[in-house]
Amino acid sequence: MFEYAPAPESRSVVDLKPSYGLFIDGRFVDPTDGGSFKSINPASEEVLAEIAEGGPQDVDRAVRAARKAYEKVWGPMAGRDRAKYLFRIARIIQERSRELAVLESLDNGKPIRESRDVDLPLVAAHFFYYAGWADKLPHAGFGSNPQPLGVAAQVIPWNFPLLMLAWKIAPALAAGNTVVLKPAETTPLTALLFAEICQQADLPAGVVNIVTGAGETGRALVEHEGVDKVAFTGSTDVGRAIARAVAGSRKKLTLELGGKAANIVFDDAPVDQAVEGIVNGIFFNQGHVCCAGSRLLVQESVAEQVLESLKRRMALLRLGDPLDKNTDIGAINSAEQLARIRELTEAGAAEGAQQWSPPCELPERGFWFAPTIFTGVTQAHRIARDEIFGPVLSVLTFRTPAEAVEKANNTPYGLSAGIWSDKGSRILWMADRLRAGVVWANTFNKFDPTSPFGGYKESGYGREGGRHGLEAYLNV
Ligand code: TXE
Repeated sequence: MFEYAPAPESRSVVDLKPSYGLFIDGRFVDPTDGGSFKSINPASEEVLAEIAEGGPQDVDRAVRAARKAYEKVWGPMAGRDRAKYLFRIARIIQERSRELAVLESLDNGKPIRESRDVDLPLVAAHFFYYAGWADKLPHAGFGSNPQPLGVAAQVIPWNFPLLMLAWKIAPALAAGNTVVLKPAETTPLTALLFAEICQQADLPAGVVNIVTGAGETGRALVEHEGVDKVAFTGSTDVGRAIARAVAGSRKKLTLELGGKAANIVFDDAPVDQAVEGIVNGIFFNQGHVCCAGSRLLVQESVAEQVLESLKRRMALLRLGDPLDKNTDIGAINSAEQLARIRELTEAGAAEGAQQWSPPCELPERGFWFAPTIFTGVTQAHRIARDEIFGPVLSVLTFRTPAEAVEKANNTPYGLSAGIWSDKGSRILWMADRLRAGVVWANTFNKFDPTSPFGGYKESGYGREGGRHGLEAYLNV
């Protein structure tokens, strides 16, 4: 039986303070009205730290600091000098990556193997990549004199706290903007450590400001009149509210919202490889992934074989202590998210789909959900339509490529899709027809700073990453 036992050596690399202020104008400051909330470890429910709750006056202070830094320092600065700061930040992230990875796993619940080997390398890569752009903007096909937008308000979610910060901050700074970023209320700690890294890099005061708080803080930020650009990653409902709030203003907006990706397995796919891809597609990061392969579409003739093999593989997944290097599945990020997953899986069972999980004892404390698959799912089931954002896979079958396309596209979302097939021509035929911002072939959940990422339909608009991600922070 698994028992939750924190791994003290790993934890000791993190120097947690009992409380954290807001990071405004280069310094940590107290919130104006003194409010605070707790950030907890979802694997143990222990309180990690007390976090300042930013109110409208704090947001105002942060936006003013960002404006001043934009006008006086960062906007006029030569691209090659901005690049030096970004390279310096990237190197410090690499040097402190162990500390950042442990803190990310403590605050978020994700396995240390993922924060160490996936999140942190990608975070550093993003800063390196956009640092390389900063001195090349006038010669990169954006027109002769591309200009930054000004002050960017950035609101991010809890599933990849530091990576989402990197996706937002690196291109914004490279293009010459300054930022006010609000991390998610359940995972503020790595953003605050990033603020310390900005100090360590001697980044000029006000270029990066971090205002912690819940949705109300985010709302005050995106509605602030001093903001020129809003970038949001989170739920489709909040994305809609933000689009309404900025409508008609001068603010430019990019939204990266939910998904319900199809991972499509054809009968000519190598089964073992496809099964690894299915597991990675839905169980990576506990399924808290906007582009997770949460719908498996498997060709009818191989469905039984694929499912048998998938179940055998799932039985080998190790769920438990996120700081244990052997853990595959960590904790669910919050009690609220666990309740959402439970509500949808209960609906799946009530609507007649068959639920299966490998034998798996869940720790008593903390928030946990066993890896789960549902078979006998139809398009009408809620588990086939709604984003579950947990380790839960809905399995559907198809007979022809055309039927696979029809089912894959039958969703209001359009963030990603995966195709498993030995036939190149079939992959290209499918990729042309899938309405998704990213289509992976014989792989899944692969990210790279050079590639644009973003959605079709209700998964949002705008792209992050690559040249497109930079353009979202420029007037060209
Ligand atoms: O998201 P919210 P939640 C989906 C996923 C999940 C569901 C709910 O399906 O189950 O959303 O998650 C801030 N103005 N995704 O409730 O509320 C909030 O403080 C401005 C998919 O956590 O959208 C946080 O910083 N900001 C997604 C951020 O928005 C507001 C990742 C995201 O929180 C705000 C996360 C407001 N009115 C959840 N209200 C993805 N695309 O990856 C809240 N916030």
